[in-house]
Amino acid sequence: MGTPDKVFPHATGEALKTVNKHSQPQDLVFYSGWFCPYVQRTWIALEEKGIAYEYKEVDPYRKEKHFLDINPKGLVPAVEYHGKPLYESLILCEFLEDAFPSTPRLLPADPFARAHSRLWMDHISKAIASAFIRLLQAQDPDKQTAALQEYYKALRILADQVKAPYFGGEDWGLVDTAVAPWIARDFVVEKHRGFKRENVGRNWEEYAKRVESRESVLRTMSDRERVEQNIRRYLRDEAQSEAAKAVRAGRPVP
Ligand SMILES: N[C@@H](CCC(=O)N[C@@H](CS)C(=O)NCC(=O)O)C(=O)O
Repeated sequence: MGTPDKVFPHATGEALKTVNKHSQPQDLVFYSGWFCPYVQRTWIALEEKGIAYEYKEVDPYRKEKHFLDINPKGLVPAVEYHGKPLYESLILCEFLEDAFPSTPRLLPADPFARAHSRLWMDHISKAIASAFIRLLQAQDPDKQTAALQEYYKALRILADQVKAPYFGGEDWGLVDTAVAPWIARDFVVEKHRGFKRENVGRNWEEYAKRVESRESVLRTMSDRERVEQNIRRYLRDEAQSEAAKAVRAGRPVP
């Protein structure tokens, strides 16, 4: 094992343009790591809802005190709203939904449909995101084959629930927001692990294309080469992130 790549210090491409539009002080401060799929969820929700926010880049691996004061777990994303801190990507997405009710809604109004959305967001975090990390971590061919099958299985379970064009039908919602960052990064497992969207199913292939070309997803994505460079730490079995350690140990991702 060599020296792990350092995290590139800032967003690039379309994401950098978005960062530059959000440099002014606002009531809502968004603590981000440009490379992080969990961050991208909250970022997509901010963009979809057109909320005014100030973007601040943080390197969560440095665990600096000022950031630990905001999120004691030391993970991005985090938010300060009128000086009060909150963290956890999906909790932040739901907070934005509650705190900005006059902006486009990302959860359905019906209580059953809201709970149904939460069920599938949970599946994305617990099954899809961890299977993605395991697939990247798998070094020997047998383990890669098994991890790829596990990733397909987790995606197919969600794919079966998708009503086109988006998860809940006509409107973009929080389930789409929750899974979009993994769809936007699947080019890395396609290149390095033989993943193919068509093997999940035809409907997934079409859904994934719609999701990755959504404006809010494009506006929050850095250049692919930078994204891949960051993920390369997992491909070389060197990732020291809390999520990587948890998946390696068979614990749920933090
Ligand atoms: N469950 C958290 C996960 C966030 C997370 O794992 N963020 C990573 C970057 S992608 C991080 O801050 N890692 C720092 C570390 O592992 O020390 C969420 O949904 O917000």
